[in-house]
Amino acid sequence: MTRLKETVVLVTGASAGIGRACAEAFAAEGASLLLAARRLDRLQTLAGDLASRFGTKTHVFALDVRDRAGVDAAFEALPDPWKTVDILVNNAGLGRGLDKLQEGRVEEWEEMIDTNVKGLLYVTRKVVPGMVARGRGHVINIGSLAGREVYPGGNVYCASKFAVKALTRALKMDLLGTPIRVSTVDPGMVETDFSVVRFRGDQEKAAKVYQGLKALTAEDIADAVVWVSTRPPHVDVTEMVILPVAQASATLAHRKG
Ligand code: NDP
Ligand code: 8X3
Repeated sequence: MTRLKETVVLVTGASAGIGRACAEAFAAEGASLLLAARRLDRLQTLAGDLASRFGTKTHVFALDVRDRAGVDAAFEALPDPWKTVDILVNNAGLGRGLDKLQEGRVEEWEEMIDTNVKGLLYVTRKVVPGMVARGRGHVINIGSLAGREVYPGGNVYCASKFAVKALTRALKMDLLGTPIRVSTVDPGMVETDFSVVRFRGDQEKAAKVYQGLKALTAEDIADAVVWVSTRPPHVDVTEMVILPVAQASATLAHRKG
């Protein structure tokens, strides 16, 4: 399908997981892609793959969303045809640890808040004024079930995703009167590198998160993101929660075996 031909989509955190799957799903719809993450080599490989599979036009750039000056410089340096972002997918994010707050690591709190909240703000601030000026655009944040329910040890990660929900609702209000759409897509358990990152590289511990149940895939979320972005222009799917069938809440999952 080519529903998104002539559409420029920026995906942050496109080097893995949900962001990467979004890049593929938007490429399959004929979109042109701006792909950003810290691991530039992965983005380059992905761009080559999408060019050969879908003929996708892609511009990749290294971006650490926590680095405000770096975000400013990266956007200033974009070649002209890539300055007009139509769809922004604010996906870059992470959880670190599941420690009790009173035992938490302050540097990990900062990493989560700087990435999930401040990074999302920095990128949004660079992109949205152009959308308003052109009268066209859609901001899609990847929130989380963790932005709707707190769970033990989720403290700062949950707070960061509650902030994403608040910012989604706030941006929706601030853009009222413009044609710009604002959405949050909030998944429950998705099997990606998320838990490997959360448990600081402990693969065994990460695998246990998804043991005995069929978790969502990154592609499931990408499918929803593309769906949200392809509704008629007057329709704004503001909030979407997606859980595996085997998950009923942040703390309630049904596991076999
Ligand atoms: P992955 O770890 O697989 O991917 C995370 C992506 O974010 C990577 O591409 C990484 O790229 C990028 N990223 C992390 N930090 C930065 C940074 N400072 N600057 C730029 N990019 C960064 O995890 P997921 O795909 O699962 O996570 C994507 C989003 O989905 C996150 O916001 C997460 O909170 C959310 N989410 C995940 C769920 C899950 O169960 N997996 C459920 C609900 C929400 P690189 O390292 O190359 O910079
Ligand atoms: C990531 C999923 O359940 O660990 O947002 O909060 S969860």
